[in-house]
Amino acid sequence: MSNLGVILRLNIKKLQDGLRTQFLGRNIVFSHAATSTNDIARELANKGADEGTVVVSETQTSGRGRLSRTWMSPFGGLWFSAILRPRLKPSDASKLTFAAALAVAKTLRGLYYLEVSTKWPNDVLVSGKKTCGVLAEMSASGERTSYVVLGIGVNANFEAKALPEELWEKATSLKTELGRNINVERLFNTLLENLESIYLQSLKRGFLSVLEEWKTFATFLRTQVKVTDENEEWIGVALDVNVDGSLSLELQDGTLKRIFVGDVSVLTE
Ligand code: BT5
Repeated sequence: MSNLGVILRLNIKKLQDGLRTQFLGRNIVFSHAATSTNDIARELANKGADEGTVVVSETQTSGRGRLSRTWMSPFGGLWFSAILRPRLKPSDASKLTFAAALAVAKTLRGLYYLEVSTKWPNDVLVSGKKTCGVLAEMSASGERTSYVVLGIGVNANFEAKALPEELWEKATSLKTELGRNINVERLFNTLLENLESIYLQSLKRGFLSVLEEWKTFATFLRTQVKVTDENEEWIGVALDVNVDGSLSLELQDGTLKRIFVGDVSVLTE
């Protein structure tokens, strides 16, 4: 087993004492090799786990992205999922993706002074390359959200080259960008504190206040982008992200298009 795994495990145990949160991470469920922390968190949430329960794993054997895509989760990364029980309409629950991405962006900038940006809908980039992805999944009954599982993956203490070659152009890690290992415990701790405070802000003051702050990191806005979904592809200027979480694109013929699901790549001339 890698040393990093051992360090992460020990630190996570110690971490709970020093964590300055009200509820997030008060209960931490640790695993060496989960299938997916989102799956474990959903099982726990279905059994009634408290809001704030966090599942952390040193590696994931079936880490997932959106649309069942594979999320590479080697040792050294920070892979975790938080159970939240917000009083939100089910249609609003996915907006917590922006809260999580903002928390990661603020944390990475604050701790490491890196060039951090957010990219619609769920990416956090360092020097223009994906370093973190967020996967929000929810369960609802009728018009009530019973829980949201917020899965966050940060490429921390492994070299970007540990990822498959096809990702090298668009993905990086903190270790590669900083040229050193980071203190994963501190990252986790600070990230949970920021996430809790942004989550509470979003419930108290509304999603718009979170979105406005998220946009301050969104350097892809007002640039030429390509947006793809499973069937189509559009090229245009990314104008704005709306309060419903959709992306407004000005297409090359001047028409406006609202996109609800997709992937953005920034086009460089
Ligand atoms: C995401 O999906 O970016 C969401 C990733 C969420 C991961 C966390 S880890 C804890 C929790 N447990 C889980 O099982 N998931 C969550 P999406 O936007 O669909 O991006 C997926 C795409 O990113 C893949 O198709 C690859 O192209 C790329 N990718 C895969 N692994 C990556 C990595 N480690 N770093 C950067 N890019 C990656």
